[in-house]
Amino acid sequence: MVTQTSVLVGIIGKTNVGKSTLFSALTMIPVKIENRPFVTLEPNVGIGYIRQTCPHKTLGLPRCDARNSICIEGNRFVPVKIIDVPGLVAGAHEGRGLGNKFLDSLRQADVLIHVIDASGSTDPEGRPVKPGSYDPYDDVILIEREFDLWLTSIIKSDWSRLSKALDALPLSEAIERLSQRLSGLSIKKSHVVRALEETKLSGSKFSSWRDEELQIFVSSLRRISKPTIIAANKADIPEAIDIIKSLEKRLQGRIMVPISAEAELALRRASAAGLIKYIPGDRDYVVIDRGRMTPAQERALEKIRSFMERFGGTGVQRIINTAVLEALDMIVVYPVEDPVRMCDSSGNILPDAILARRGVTARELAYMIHTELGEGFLYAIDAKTKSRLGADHVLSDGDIVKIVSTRKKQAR
Ligand SMILES: Nc1nc2c(ncn2[C@@H]2O[C@H](COP(=O)(O)OP(=O)(O)O)[C@@H](O)[C@H]2O)c(=O)[nH]1
Ligand SMILES: [Mg+2]
Repeated sequence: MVTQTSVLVGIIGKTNVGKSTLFSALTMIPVKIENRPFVTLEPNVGIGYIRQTCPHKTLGLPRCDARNSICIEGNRFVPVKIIDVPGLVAGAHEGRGLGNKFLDSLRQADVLIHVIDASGSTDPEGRPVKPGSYDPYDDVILIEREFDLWLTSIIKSDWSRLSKALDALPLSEAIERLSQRLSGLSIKKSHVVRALEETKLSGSKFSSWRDEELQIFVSSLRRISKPTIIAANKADIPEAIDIIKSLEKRLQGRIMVPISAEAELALRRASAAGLIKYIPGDRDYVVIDRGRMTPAQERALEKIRSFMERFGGTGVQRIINTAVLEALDMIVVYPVEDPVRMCDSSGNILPDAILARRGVTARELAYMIHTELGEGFLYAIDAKTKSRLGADHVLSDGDIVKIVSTRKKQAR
């Protein structure tokens, strides 16, 4: 079995917007849900899934034997790690609320889902208020600013010394050094290069940057290294409709998905209890055991159905798919041993699904599976077309690939 390279998705937002509900829905791990600030005292980490059509279905194969992922009726669910971060408040970078503690838990995140209460029923401090009485636009701006200030404070702590050291190096080595310094924040060399380009700061001496330049650079680095999409939660509350419309106008260029975390959680629970048939991400559900439902349950599910009709589902599967496949720009590829039967050496059909960044080459995939497989790389075979692929061939989403390598026999 090929293990997944772990992608870490961070769920952020102020208190009471529905982060823990979303986390529970995505991971189906019941966590404490209460209408009070700071219930989530320790960051929660769980496993959620990206949904894709399984190639066994596309190819008309009777079945597959998913191993590192799950196949439910022709839908492949590929795991990612999810972290639920306690409510972020203004002033967190200075230690307000739970302060730096939870910002620290975001260091390793690759992409962020910023949950807002799109019904406008949560005030800036996370207290419940009348729906429609608070404009969540401010939260979007505030939280990202908080993140920038925190990141700036980390970089600033040794900037005067570091910047002088960077100036003494040729640019490429300086970039390398700066990336190393930031690697604990899951910031990579390519991110630093792009941020320097975007801010047009690469020509100037690092030590000449004032606070202003440093902040512009950090802000750009944050957007590049931790892309953030917005989950407009509580979209099931009627007041949310107008607020979402108005947010769409003001947040042009940003990715926002209306969701109802509560509806998704109810569906997953009803499905686990055998009351309905619902596969996460479906646009609708089917009642299978009406007899075991209370009238209240039936009414609640009917309400969810009318919401789903309006939005094409609950949006929860869409938000995690969008975060990983769009915002992080990743694809799913399927390595196999036998390109004719599309199976591994034990005969398992399409056992592994691997998340890789878009643009990944055949040789890079080999390295992701096993270093030796990469080192001895000869060529790859596209199992669908049976054509040979060279080392630098760029793979596409849904590709099924056999790697031919000199080192494979030695590895066994
Ligand atoms: N109507 C509605 N309420 C929700 C939704 N998601 C969460 N809530 C409610 O919002 C409150 C706060 O949820 P919680 O997940 O604890 O928020 P957190 O503090 O951000 O983790 C709870 O009362 C939830 O039941 C949703 O999609 N729709
Ligand atoms: Mg919570």
